[in-house]
Amino acid sequence: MVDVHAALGRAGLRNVHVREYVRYWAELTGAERIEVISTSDDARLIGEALADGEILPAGEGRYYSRSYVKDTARSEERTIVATSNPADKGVYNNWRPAGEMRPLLEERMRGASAGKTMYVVPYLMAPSGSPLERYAAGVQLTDCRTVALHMIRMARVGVHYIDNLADPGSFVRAVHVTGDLAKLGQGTPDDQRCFVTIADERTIVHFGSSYGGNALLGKIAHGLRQAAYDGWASGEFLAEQFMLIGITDKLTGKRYHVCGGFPSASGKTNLAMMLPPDALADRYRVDFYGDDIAWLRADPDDGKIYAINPEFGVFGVAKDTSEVTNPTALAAVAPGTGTLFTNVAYNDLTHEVWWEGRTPAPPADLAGWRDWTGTLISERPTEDTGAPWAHPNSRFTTTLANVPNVAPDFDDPKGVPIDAIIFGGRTRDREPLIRAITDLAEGVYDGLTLGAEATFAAEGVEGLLRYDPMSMRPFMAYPEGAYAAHWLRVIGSAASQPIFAHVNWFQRDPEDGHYLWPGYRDNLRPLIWLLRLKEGEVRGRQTPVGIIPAHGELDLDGVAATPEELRTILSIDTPRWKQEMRHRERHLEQFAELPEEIWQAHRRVAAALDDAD
Ligand code: SPV
Ligand code: MN
Repeated sequence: MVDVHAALGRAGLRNVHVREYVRYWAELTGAERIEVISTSDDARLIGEALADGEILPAGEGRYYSRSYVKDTARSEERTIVATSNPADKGVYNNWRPAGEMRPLLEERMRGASAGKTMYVVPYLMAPSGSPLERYAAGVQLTDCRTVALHMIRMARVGVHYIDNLADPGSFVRAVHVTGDLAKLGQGTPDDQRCFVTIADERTIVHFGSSYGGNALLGKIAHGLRQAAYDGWASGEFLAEQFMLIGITDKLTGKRYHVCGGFPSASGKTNLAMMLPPDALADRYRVDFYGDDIAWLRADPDDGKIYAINPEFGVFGVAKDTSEVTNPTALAAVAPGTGTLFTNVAYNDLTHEVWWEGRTPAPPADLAGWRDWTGTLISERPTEDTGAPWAHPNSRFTTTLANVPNVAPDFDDPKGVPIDAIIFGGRTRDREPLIRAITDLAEGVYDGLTLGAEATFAAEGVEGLLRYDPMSMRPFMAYPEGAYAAHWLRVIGSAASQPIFAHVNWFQRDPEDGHYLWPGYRDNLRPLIWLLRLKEGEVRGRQTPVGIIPAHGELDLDGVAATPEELRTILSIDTPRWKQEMRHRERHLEQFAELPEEIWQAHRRVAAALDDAD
C-alpha cells in the first residue's frame, strides 16, 4: 500500500479531509504511487510525457496526443446525475439513486489503477477571492498524466487552493479512473463506461475514458453539473454553458458584457473570441472572458447580475478554426503557448498539425502526415481516402491568458456586470438575425425553447428542432421546472435586469442554401444594436416574438448582404412560428412543475402570433 501520508506531506498538503479522501481512493483503485500536482510541475510532467511517448512535440512549446480510437468525445448516455432524493429526477439529467451508483462505480474502479500513478490535482474553478469560491474548490484524482496536463491548462491548480479553505471539508471530490480502454465495449450494450456526479455528496466518479468532459472533471462535471446543482441548492447562483465577452464603445467609453448559450456546433467559441469587423474596429473593442462556462449571481451591493468564467483555459474544437473563422484562437495556440492538441492530424517529420478547415485544402506534400488514428495518410486504404485527417471533435487546449484579446480583468474575483443574455441556435429558417426580449419570463422561456436543427435528417421530423434548454441539455443537474424557477428567482432578484435576445447566424436561402448573413466578426453588429436598444438609443420594431432591428438601425457599413437577404433575416415568418409554437408546447409539457410565469409567456407569444394574422 502506497504511503499516502508521506506523499501528501512532501507536497505540503495538510488538509486532513483531503488526506482521508486520497487515502480511500488510493486504496480502492490500487494506485502504486501518489503525486500531488501544481501548475509549477507542468514542465517536468511535459518532459516525462514526451519521454514516455505519451505526447509528441508539435513545434516550439506545443504538444500533440492521440486518444484511444473509441474514446473521442463525451458520452451523454453514459453520464448520470445521482442523488439520494428521487424528486431530483428531471427529463434530461439521467437521474439515478446515489445508493446504486456509488457501489457500481467502486466495483469498476477497484484495483483499476494498479501499477499506475495517481495524480492529485487540487484546483479552483473560479478566480481566487470570488464570492463563489466556496463552490469552486475541488481535488481531482486521476491515473492519467495527460489529464493532469489538461487540468493545469483548464483550471487554477495548486496545493494552496485547497489547503486554506474556510471549511476544510468543503471541496468537490472528483475521481477519475481511466480503465482498460481497449476492453470497455464503448458503444455496445455491454458498455462499461460510467460518468456519475453524485451531486448531493459533491462527489464525481468517472470511469472509462481519458478524453474531454469525461476526464477533465473540473470542467463540465464540476464547472457545470455540480455547480448548477450547488447554485440551485444554495439558491445563490446559476452555472451555465455560456460564453462571456466584453464590448467597449471607445467613443463613449462605455463598457458592456454579454453572455449566452449556444448548442454544440453553433459557433460559441468563434463568437467568444471574435474581433470587430474592420469597419467598426475604430469604435469598438471586443474582449474575451470565456468560451464555455459562466457562473451568474446577483450582487446585493449594486443589484446587478455578475458573471465569472470559472475556467482557466479553452478546450476548443479544432475543426474549422482558421484565420477567417477565428484568428484569435490560432494566435492562442501559436508556438510557445504550451498548447496541447488532441486527435488532429500530425506530421512525424515536421511536427506540424493540421485539421479540416485550417486551410482550404490539406497539405499537398503528404510526407510524414498521419491522420488522427496514427495511420500514414499516404498508406490509407483507398476506401478511406475521403475520410477526415482530424477527428471532427479534435481539440486544442490552451490557457485563457494566451488569447490575444483576453480581457484585462478576466481574473477579477468579482466578475463582470452582465448587460445582455443571448441564446442562439442553428436554424435555417424561422429565427431572425436577432430578436430582443425585455421581459424576464419571456427571456427564460426563450432559453428553455432553444433548439438547433437535428444534425442528421433521420433524427428528426421536418421542421422540428432538437431542443436544448439554455444549451444545458447534456449538463442538466436538476429538474427543468425547478431550473426555470431558479432562473426567475436569481435574475429576478437583481434590481438592474439584463436584456435578453435570441440570435441566429445561420439562416439560409431556401433555394440554393447559401447563408444569408456573413457571420463571424459581423455578429458584433446585432449585439451592438441590442446594447443600443437597452440604452434607449434605438427603438426597434415590436413583433409577436420580440423586438427586431427597424430599417436603418443595424450598422451595416461594409456588409456584403443584399437588401433581399437582409429583409429575410430581419423579418418574422408567422406561419412557421405558429407551427413552432405547437412543437414548443409539447417540449415544455415534459417538464414537471414548470412555473406558471413560463406558461404565461408561452401563451402571450402564441396569442400575439394569432393576432398578427
Ligand atoms: C462540450 O462538449 O460542450 C465541451 C467539451 O465543452 S467537453 O469538455 O468534452 O464536454
Ligand atoms: Mn461546452
